[in-house]
Amino acid sequence: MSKFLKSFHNVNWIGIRRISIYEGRNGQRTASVNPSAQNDKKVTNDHCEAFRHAKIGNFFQDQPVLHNPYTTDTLLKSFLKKNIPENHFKVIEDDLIRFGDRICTEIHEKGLECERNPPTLTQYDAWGRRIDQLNTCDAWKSMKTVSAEEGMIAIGYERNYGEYSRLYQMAKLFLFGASSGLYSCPLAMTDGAAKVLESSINDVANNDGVFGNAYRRLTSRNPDLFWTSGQWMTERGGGSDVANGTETVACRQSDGTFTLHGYKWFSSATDADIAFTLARIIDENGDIKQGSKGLSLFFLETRNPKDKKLDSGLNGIQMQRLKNKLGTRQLPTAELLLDGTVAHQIGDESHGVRHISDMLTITRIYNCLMGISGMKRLLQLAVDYSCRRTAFGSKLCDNTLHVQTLARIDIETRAAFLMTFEIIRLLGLEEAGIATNQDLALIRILTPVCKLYTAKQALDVSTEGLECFGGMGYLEDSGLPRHLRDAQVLSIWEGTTNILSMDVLRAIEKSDGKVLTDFFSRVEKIVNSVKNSEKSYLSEPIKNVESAIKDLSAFVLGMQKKADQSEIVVAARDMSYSISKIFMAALLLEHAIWERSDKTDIYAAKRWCSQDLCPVMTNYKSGFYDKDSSDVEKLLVYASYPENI
Ligand code: UCC
Repeated sequence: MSKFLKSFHNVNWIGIRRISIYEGRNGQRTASVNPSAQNDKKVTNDHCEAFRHAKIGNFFQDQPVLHNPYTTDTLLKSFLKKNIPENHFKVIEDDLIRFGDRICTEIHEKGLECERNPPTLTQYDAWGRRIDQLNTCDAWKSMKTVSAEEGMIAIGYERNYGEYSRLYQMAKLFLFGASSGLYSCPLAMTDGAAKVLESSINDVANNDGVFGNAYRRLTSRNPDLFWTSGQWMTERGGGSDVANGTETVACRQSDGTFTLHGYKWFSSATDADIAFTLARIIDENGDIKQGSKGLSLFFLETRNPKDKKLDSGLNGIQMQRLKNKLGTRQLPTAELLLDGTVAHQIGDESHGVRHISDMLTITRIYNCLMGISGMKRLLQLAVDYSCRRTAFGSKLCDNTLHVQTLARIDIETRAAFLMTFEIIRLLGLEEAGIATNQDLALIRILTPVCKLYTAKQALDVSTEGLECFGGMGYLEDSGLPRHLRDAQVLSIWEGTTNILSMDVLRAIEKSDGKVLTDFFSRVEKIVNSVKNSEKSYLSEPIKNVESAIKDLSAFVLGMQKKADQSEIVVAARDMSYSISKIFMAALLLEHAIWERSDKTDIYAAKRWCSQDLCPVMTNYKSGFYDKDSSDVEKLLVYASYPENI
């Protein structure tokens, strides 16, 4: 038996003091503490006094404590310091420290309260009137006030910090997200709505119509004025296939407005003040156009106090029921019947999908942000817990295998953080009007890539993170399981993994490959700068990234030459994974050579780069995308449905 295995054999595996009671010949009872230990002590009845609490036990595990999420986040601090000039950084950091304290002392508990008190719907009053009253808890309502006061949306649109405004805003949202009781969801749509208004309406901030009013409210810091927005895209016919699944129609009115008639199947944060939705305009012949090109974008206010048709005061909207969901239970998600909802068309007719894409870009970035916010929060709690929890005679923080697990979670979180914040940095450049064409191309391709990949990471990290608490991670009243439940939606809403993989292909095709060329050239530039820094300890990781870049470009070139494009569709998901893994590798390396980096940054980069960074080539070489493989996969999946093979 090896030395290790021998010592393993001697461990008191239960990890608690075992007490055996022995009965002597004269009836005297003695207790033996840790009978397996060498120096067994025999104790008498008197000694048992020390164990008189044995029935319920007198040990209570310390619970993990949330410390200021900004001051305890070395990566966030260093990233902001690296990317924001000193004069802005100082002001921004002061606000983030203050806000971090507010999260610990006030907001976090309210977030948990939102989970404990999910929304309910009262459809009728006692007398049978349809009232559709959505009941949300005080904590949920207070998140709206907090959001306005803290400028959660405002910071991004005031642009007081120029191209750094988005970094500031999103850093704040990153801290807020995991404690917001899912208020991050309405904020995502609110931000997306402000973006649509800003890009579709000329000088919207000074517009004196409905659009200007809405824009000023969405971006207000005044809780009494602040509005949130919904994004009602999903109908029964399809959450992904919006082009064919949308049945809602829009009837033109003589005053230029429209009334909407249709059924919205998943409407998140239904307590919103306004919403954006898609519908097909009925033309003068009473016809509608099918497909994507028949869809126009509409803006509506959810309440219409002037309309006396409904006792609810809603704008031609009936809430049919609230959805019964796996997670995001804090969030009111409803099925809505729109019947005569007054709405305003926005953007060009029949280009609704293109116009709502502005909103999708923002909500997808929020999705990434909320993924990393959840990952980071669970990690922070797990790290704190490891410094409190004792097992096998020592703290978890002294258990190398446990620390390795936490380090792996940390590296995933870092990689996801750097990719998400790189997109946010580029978004800031775009909005300040100083983005290059390459920056714009990168936003286009990296947004779906980052969304699809970070969603999966968030799920993996949540699973692993809960395990770090042992059984406590499985108990609802610990407040921990919600992390996993809420992470599950990240890969579903705002486009599933496969839909986003197809969006990546769409972006490549629509730009004639430019988005990919720009991606390669940005990554190569980063890798070259890392090379030029002449850090010999990074030579191996650099080699791995270079080889992955070579593989990915060889794969793309190979695919371009094929007449049959079916293989690229089957490879789309792995290609997106490869793009994210390579980009994260480059960003981790870039961060590792920064003048203030330390050995943890270097280790994280090395560790990340040691994996297969280009799974699409690995699988391609194995023939997993060719027709034979696809045929076998169909056989494998549908063995019991022969009629579908
Ligand atoms: O609403 C939902 C829940 C809300 C909760 C919000 C939470 C926020 C997260 C917060 C975190 C806590 S979930 C609903 C989400 N639904 C989706 O994500 C839809 C998924 N499906 C797609 O993404 C599809 O790919 C579609 C709908 C975009 C595809 O539609 P089409 O009609 O087939 O697309 P086309 O015909 O290819 O594109 C139509 C136009 C084209 O431009 P033009 O008209 O100039 O030719 C495209 O280039 O739209 C343009 N386009 C885009 N542009 C399409 N996608 C994009 C894009 N991603 N970016 C820019």
